[in-house]
Amino acid sequence: MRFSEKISAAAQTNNSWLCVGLDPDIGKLPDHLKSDPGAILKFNKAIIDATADLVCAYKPNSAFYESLGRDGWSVLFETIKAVPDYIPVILDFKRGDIGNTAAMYAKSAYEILGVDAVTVSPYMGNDSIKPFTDYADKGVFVLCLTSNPSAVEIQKQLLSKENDDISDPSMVYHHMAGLALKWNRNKNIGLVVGATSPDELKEIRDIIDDDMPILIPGIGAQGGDLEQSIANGSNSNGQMAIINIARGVIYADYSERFAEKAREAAQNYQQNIAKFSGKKR
Ligand code: OMP
Repeated sequence: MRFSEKISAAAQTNNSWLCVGLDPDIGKLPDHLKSDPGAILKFNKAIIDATADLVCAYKPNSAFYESLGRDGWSVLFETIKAVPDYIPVILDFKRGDIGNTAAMYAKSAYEILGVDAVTVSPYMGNDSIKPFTDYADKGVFVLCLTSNPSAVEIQKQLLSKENDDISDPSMVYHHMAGLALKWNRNKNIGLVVGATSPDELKEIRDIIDDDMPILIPGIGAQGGDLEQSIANGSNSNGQMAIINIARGVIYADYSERFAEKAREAAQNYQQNIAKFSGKKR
């Protein structure tokens, strides 16, 4: 099954475009788990069990596993295995490198870890992305306009109009959205656009195909607005705006009731996403 079909099916089954970010930080785990050697995996499994009927996807960010040292890879592997089969896993690792190296990254994500999609950085151009898009059944989320304050330093810079490859208006992120359309020969590319730039999110949605998904981080801890993100980021059917929330769900509570509270937070987001997507339709 292609990634776009898998995420659409999960979104329909769970009536949800919420993607829960699995970014576990040992310092933020509930006290009763902190001293347990298997704490991170137990935490992740409890979050997955508590929220699996409320999401369209999970997104573990590789940094939180790499930073665990030699056990990190196996915790990531077990976390991915704990996600029910019908729910896609998007591995956030923002890779981007020369072709033969990119091919190894793609192999490690898609074949070894077995994830359904990844995030990639487009700075090195299409030959660094193609090894990922060549896996036609897998998804590839290309950074277009990120949620961090310094995104303005590169992604919001104006491009020269002398470059005949670009259309007007021509900020770097417009150009990126146009390139994504061009690179999308296997119809498996999505974009990452932060909720912290709602107007630009609308501009990008207007450039790309209606069925191209946009992964939207930046709601909750980073201050982005949910209703605006859905209004501006979803397609004409109120779909394909994948709302990613990590800290706003997984750290809803620090007591022994953390999973129950994470469920409440996820349910609240899921219901609001459904309400706001319904308004758009
Ligand atoms: P919270 O701010 O805790 O919801 O986490 C956001 C997650 O989305 C983290 O894993 C970030 O690395 C990721 N992210 C952004 O926050 N901003 C971006 O522009 C892109 C991403 C991403 O690619 O997912």
